[in-house]
Amino acid sequence: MTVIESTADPVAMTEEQKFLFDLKGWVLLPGVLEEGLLQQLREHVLALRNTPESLAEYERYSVAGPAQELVDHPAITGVLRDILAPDQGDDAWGFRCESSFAHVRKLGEAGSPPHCGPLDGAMAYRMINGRIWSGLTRVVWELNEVKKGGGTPILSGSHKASFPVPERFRAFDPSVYEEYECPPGSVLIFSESCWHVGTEWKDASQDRLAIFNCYCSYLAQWHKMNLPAEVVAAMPPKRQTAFRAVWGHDFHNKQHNDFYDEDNLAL
Ligand SMILES: O=C(O)CCC(=O)C(=O)O
Repeated sequence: MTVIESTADPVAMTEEQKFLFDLKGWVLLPGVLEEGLLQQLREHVLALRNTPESLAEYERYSVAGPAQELVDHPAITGVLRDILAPDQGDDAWGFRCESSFAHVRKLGEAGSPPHCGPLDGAMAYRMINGRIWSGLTRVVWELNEVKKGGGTPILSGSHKASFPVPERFRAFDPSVYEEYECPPGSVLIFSESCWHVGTEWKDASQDRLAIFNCYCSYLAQWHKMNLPAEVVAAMPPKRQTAFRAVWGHDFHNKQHNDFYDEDNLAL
């Protein structure tokens, strides 16, 4: 089993990105993946779809094989620190990855119809003491170019709308859902509290190849991931902490939740 390390340091979120994330509920970081990794990711996503038996069982996941590098890729960890939770000491992330899937979207195929995640409760988007809290955050890695209208357009600002979203905008309307375009290897980070939609793919020259990861803080959970421990065992120690169980402090053992082991694997 080869453990794959990321080498670069996290890229800190800029003030401009914080402003845009709070305003719109999303940011797009164009072309952040290196070509070598990008090619391996495309092959992995295609193998997951077409020939899963060619992969070892513990690699048949969109957080496994080369895709494990995306879990804490330096392009996103600086952002997740600012919109979810800071690191817990030197060796543990403050965020957890708690859902992941890959898509090969072909001409004429669409993803999810318009919907949004939590609008109230622990995971609803809010600002607390000048910090963004994007309780449930989706990170979409676009492995091929996305042209306007493809991808996952977002109803910008709907993560903190004061009025209910009118019925008319609960269907895709390009005049209000903000579309994006980006080169291969870009990443879209958005609050699941925004309305968003997986539009019909209209690019005949290539499929949409994308990996969708979802993050919470180490203190909250929305999705039940059911990830086998063998998948996490193939990761370096700090990356493993992105799959730890959800709790803050254990008084009995005088232990803060800043570690991963097989007994501390999320549900
Ligand atoms: O299929 C898509 O592009 C959108 C996926 C989605 O709805 C989500 O990430 O919550």
